[in-house]
Amino acid sequence: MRFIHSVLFLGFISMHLFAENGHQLWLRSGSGKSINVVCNKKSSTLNIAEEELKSGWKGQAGKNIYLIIKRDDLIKGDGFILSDNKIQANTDLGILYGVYELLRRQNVGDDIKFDVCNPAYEYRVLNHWDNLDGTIERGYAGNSIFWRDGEDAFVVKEEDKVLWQEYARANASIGINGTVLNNVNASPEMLTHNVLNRVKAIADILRPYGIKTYLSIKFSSPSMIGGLETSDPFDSKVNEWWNEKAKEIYQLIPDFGGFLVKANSEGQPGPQDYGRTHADGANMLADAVKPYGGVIMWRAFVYQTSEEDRAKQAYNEFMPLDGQFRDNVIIQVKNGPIDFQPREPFSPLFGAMKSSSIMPEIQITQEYLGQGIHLVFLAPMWEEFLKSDTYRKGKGSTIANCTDGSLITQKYTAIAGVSNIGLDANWCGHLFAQANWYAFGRLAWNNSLTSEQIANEWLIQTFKNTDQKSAIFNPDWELNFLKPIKQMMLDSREAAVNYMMPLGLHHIFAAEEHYGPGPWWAPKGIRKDWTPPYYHQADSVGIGFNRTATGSNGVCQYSENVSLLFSNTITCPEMYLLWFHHLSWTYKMKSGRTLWDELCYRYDSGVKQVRHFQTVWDKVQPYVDFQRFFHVQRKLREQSRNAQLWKDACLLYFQQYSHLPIPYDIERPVHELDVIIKEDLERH
Ligand code: GCV
Repeated sequence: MRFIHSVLFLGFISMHLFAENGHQLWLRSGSGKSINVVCNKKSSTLNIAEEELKSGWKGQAGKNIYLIIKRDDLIKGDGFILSDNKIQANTDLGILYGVYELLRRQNVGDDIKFDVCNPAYEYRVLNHWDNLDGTIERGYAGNSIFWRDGEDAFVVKEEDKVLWQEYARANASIGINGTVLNNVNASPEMLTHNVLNRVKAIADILRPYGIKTYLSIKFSSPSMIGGLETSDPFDSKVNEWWNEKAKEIYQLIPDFGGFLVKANSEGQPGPQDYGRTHADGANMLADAVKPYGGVIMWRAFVYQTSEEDRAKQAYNEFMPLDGQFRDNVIIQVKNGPIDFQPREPFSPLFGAMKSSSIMPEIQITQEYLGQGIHLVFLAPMWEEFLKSDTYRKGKGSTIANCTDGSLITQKYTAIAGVSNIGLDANWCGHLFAQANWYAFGRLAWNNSLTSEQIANEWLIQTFKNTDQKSAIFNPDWELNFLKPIKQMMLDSREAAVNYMMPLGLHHIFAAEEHYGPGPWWAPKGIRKDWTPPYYHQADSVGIGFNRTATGSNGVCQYSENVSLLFSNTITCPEMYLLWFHHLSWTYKMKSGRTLWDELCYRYDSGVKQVRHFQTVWDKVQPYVDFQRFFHVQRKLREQSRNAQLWKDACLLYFQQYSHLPIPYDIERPVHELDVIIKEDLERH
């Protein structure tokens, strides 16, 4: 009997130890070692800080740690000073961030010594593209954690609160301090009574963790839900409506962050509908939230007013308005000039607008990078972007410097990431997509971190010591797990670029879901700049979009050095070659190969890389709990099949124009182009 009991007990323990659905993210419980926390103030945020420290402490047992709120000129905003036995900050939130940093260092094994840690950006904001009915635009991890359809849509349940609190904690642990709760393609209903009450309930939970709530608004709300005849920003009744709406919101949520606006973009209404400018629209809203300290994040993702090269349109519309925006307007600019492609050069707006606050918008959800299926660690892409040199003030004018206030003074500094979070147990659909959420927060706090550091931190916190099969029992964990998996993460973005759209190719996706390959996709009646042939321009001569002076002249929007660099095929980085140039199939690449051959090798190497990732992952099975292991293994298998399809589809399609053989040392396509296209057209 006793024996049976022990077996059952052991069975239970191992089930428990190995049941890993990834819900805990990178936040795993501590060692249970005691610690004395001494704090000179009380608040809900400080309580959290104290609790976190007590439960996560991995240092010397019985140690005294002092949490001290005391002004110091070295500390900026919610920054802090860390030392061996003390965290000092100007604000309660600074203390909480200091605690998370201390625990992170303990987990990762980094030194805990005197260090002044200040945030790179003041506003570090997640943008949820969540709809009121619970669906998420470009979401791949289930429905919204904030909104649902049905009779209980506005009931705040206990489980909602638990989830929102977990969400807040995860964000605070990586320094995120703002969240936009709904899609930029906003419903006007967002500003109605029931919805605002739910926003208040969410805000109340997020507040102690230092996270402010924001809403995306529909510009035409005054006429759609306010009973007004117009939403013209020059109409006094419209102004009054927004002022009253702001008042109502701030009465419910005194620390409400402000509004995010997508206007006159992809069919959304905006001030141009009334003959007004983006500045007119943004300023009206800015005036409404100004008395309460709110900001307006006004998106520059626009391309609907002219026939110009889409990549040029945001710059053309916004540059003339520089200097016309109120000081509480921040212009939110996507990292690249088109739309979150696997690789884009930086948007020429960065560093160019001198009298406006500009914030980068990057996409954490993998709309164009394999969605919930592909393992693609995005930090290398963001690092590449942040380190891009705009040359606006000479060499070294990186995007990071131009946007964080260190080179160009801005009233506000901010960065936004389009969230990849949903109701899935592991939050992000793909376990490794959690690393992208993590990376966004870490880079928003410190925009000079390397992808390698971020991957290292995430892997250790997510996988080390999480079950009996891992580090404690495997002294070789670092060699056998950390090293190869980190390398896989670091290579994963380049692999995706290779099998999807190498050498500067862009937007050659199937239809509007942006998942598979579709360089042929061009249904009649659809906007040209939504179709792949507009972007790849393949013909019998060659391939690529000519954005030099002999083409759309997109290069002229960059500063002189950059423009010269991109204009010349010799100096243009090969990764952007076909973004800026239309080149013949036999153009000689730096490798000595023809462009066609190089394209073939790139596609092939992308496939090989993913096949290699499968081996790398299979080898670490002894170090990972079964649930997470099989989850990733299955996803990698699908990614491999997809990569093969991308390669075959693109090479066979482009071969119709190049009329050249696929180099014979490359594995032959295994799909038929006509079948791929037929199936694709049937699906769409
Ligand atoms: C929210 C792309 C996406 C859209 C998205 C849009 C935007 O076009 O495909 O789903 O809309 O960008 O950023 O506004």
